[in-house]
Amino acid sequence: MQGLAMTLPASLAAERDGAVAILKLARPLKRNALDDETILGIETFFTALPDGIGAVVLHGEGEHFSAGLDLGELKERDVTQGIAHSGLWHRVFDKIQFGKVPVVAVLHGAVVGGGLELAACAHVRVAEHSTYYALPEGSRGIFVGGGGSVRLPRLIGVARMADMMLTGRTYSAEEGQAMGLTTYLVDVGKGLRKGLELAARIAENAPLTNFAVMHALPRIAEMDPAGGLAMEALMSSIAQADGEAKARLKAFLEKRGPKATRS
Ligand code: 1HE
Repeated sequence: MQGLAMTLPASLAAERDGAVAILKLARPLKRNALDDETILGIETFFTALPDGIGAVVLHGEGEHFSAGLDLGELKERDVTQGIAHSGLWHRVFDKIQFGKVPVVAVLHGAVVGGGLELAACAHVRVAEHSTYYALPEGSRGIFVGGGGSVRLPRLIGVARMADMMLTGRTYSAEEGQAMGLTTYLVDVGKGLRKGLELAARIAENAPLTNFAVMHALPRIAEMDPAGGLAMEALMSSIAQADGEAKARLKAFLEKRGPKATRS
């Protein structure tokens, strides 16, 4: 592991393992609650990612991934400031979802409120069995503000999200896995290792493939079918024309490339 040359607040820690950058929410005494300084630090991290980084792992220190919005900061805001604050989260979280490289989120313990909104920005999610999901905004008299109403229904559906907010229902790690919120479920203490393994694999992909999965795929999925197919044809021909694709196809045809085997 090496350090990363960037200035982050004490609530975050960053390091590098080869082509993988690791961002840790490091405010365990406050259950990794997300204050403005931390949100701006996340923006700094994703903006300052150096060349040579091909994927990011995001995880949390302590017993919980994140308790969401720092409620201590909330009580001071009026309506106008609230809109600006939500806009700040939207800007920063867009930088995660539509940034330079794919992000693997490793979840454990509470993944609640804004913590779940943050996890929803990642491209791959790994949960340890200790993970649980909640949207306590309902009981606090507020609403999601970090893109949750846009991203979460696409992952779990409007009905489940409404239920979580209206009734305080929580979902377990196993339920989250079954409903597609995560695509990997691992034993307690094994999440980071799994996340690093996945991120290292992602970092080996051709950069244009990762770009297409991050930027083209979710937009195509939202388009009308005819527009989507046209966009897919364009993206696919751009990727194919790249030297990286040609080299990889040649390697396979010369029996040097990896096969698609059962994992
Ligand atoms: C906090 C926060 C927080 C803990 N903001 N300080 N999120 C919530 O409504 C969830 C609120 N938190 C909890 O329900 C619990 O803290 C947990 C289930 C996550 C963890 O419980 P536990 O027993 O391990 O910890 P704790 O004793 O509750 O908290 C430890 C400390 O962290 C304590 O501070 P201390 O100074 O008394 O030690 C807590 O006050 C502090 N803490 N969570 C501030 N969230 C952009 S819109 C997004 C909208 C939302 O995210 S709303 C959901 C907010």
